[in-house]
Amino acid sequence: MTITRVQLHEVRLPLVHSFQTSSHRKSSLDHILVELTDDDGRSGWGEIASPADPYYCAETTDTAWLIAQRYLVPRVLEAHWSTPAELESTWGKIRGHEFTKAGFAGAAWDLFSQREGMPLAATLGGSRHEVRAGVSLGIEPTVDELLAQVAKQLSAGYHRIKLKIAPGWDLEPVRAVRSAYPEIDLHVDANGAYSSDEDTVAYLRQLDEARLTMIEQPFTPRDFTGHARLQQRLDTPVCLDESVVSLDDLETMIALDAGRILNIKVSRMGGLTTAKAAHDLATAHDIPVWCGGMHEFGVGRAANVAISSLPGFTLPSDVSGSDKYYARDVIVPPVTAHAGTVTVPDAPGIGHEVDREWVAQNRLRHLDTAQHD
Ligand code: OSB
Ligand code: MG
Repeated sequence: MTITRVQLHEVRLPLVHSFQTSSHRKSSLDHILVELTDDDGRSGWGEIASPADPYYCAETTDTAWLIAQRYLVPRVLEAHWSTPAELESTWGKIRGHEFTKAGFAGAAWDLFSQREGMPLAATLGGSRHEVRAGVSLGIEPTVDELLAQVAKQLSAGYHRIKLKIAPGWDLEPVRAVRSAYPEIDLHVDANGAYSSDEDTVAYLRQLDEARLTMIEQPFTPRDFTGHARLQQRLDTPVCLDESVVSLDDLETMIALDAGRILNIKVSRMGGLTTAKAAHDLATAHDIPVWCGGMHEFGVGRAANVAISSLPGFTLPSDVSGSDKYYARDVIVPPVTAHAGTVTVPDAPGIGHEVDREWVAQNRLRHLDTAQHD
């Protein structure tokens, strides 16, 4: 297969409810849609879901645009490939920039599965027809406002509640939610906001009493030994997110017992190929996985639903319906959840159409490069 045309469409969507993590607050997102057109005139779509600012990861929307334009687009237009992994090997020497690569890999997987006439989920080896979704709730101004959000999402039927925590917003909101809902699947995510000194480890041990399913990424991404020390002292499983951007990182996590659950974020791992390999490796070590989100628009969300259909994704994924985030999405129909469960589409590829007209009218930036330009 060859790619004859590559387009990047940068799109902004406002969030229906602004979102605050330990590092920053956001009320709209700018993601880049990658459209690869093949020699049969078919288009495959992927999404670069990098945050605009370098607080979750080193990439930003602007670095993604630069790396895509300068390094990925020319390689993709020259490649002859038959599987997504072959196309990805053309950018194998480029270090980092996982979110950018993931957008291109996603478009390659969409094209590949359309060619095979198969849904993306089945092409990846998924077998589930429905995936269970959980929600991730940001830091709210007050505990009462948080409790209102929890009530709303539980009544929508979501299967798990994840709370963002940070120093100063941890034991109190966790205790409040746990005492209001003694039985729900509850977990916390610190996005690396804590230091891994002894006092903090002792402090975080108090979270054990809340019977959380996991504590996600308490320490900075490279602090594998800190996470391992915490895991030794906690009953609650530690889950790694930001720390694991490659299979090597996953090997390190397993070797050091630095986490007992893995959040597989397709973008963070450089795309669906590595995400699937991480699923296989984790599953072989009896590590449960779930799919984390980056507030993806529909294209990335559909890929998250597809990967969540693999058998090792035994915990609810961050694949809530689009309407939890956005009043309108870039795909038709949008991803919808019913009673907290998303049906895996059975149409070929990602199984949704991109609303091209809306994208063309609303994009902030557009790059259009054809072969031999
Ligand atoms: O750590 O999972 C995270 C959003 C932005 C940055 C980091 C994270 C998140 C989320 C989003 O939790 C969850 C979702 O997309 O539903
Ligand atoms: Mg996380």
